[in-house]
Amino acid sequence: MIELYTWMTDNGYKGRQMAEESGLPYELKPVNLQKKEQFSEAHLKISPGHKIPALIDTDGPGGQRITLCESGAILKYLGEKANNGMYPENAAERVKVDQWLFYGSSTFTTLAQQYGLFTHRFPEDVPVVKKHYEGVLRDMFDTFDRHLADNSYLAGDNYTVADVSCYPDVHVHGSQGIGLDDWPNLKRWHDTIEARPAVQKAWTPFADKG
Ligand SMILES: N[C@@H](CCC(=O)N[C@@H](CS)C(=O)NCC(=O)O)C(=O)O
Repeated sequence: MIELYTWMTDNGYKGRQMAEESGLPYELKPVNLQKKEQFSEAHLKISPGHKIPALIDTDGPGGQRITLCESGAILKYLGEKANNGMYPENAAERVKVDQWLFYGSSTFTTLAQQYGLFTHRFPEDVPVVKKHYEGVLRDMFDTFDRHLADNSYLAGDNYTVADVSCYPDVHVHGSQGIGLDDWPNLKRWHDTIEARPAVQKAWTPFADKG
């Protein structure tokens, strides 16, 4: 059985979205970040850096129990385990999936979070920093839009873990502030993914919002 430890954040929704898309049975374990539950001894055992998402699979490779954190690694793990094409077996097909999966984890979400922090949550108004991160976010949305002019999904014709890695911050920031009107290809990609039943289910907020 898979236990997914997560919360209602961009990285948290990556894990939930992929768990739903995998079709694998799993148990959802909310980790309330407002209540600092990520610092509990039990959670630090599966996520040494006190982050969500994280998972336990009691039936991991070779039937062994495994623990795992880092959303990119979780998406890849669930994609491989589900074997539903979202993390393709073919090495040539994996090249572009990996490229956009890493872009999502290491570049896009990391910088989009800074935009969110300084634009929506920082207690001080620092216009120069806000302007900087809006420029960074716009540049990344431009990058997606150019690429999606010629591709249905980030890795080409098929919906993959790469899309799951990038969708949450496009959804969060495209639904507020700068919107998606300036990026028609990105909007088409976003709306197609948003309509998926697994995505609708994964984005259901927890009853206890902290
Ligand atoms: N690179 C990590 C980042 C995970 C991350 O930053 N998680 C945040 C929520 S979006 C978190 O758990 N923050 C709680 C903390 O740092 O104490 C990933 O992709 O999983």
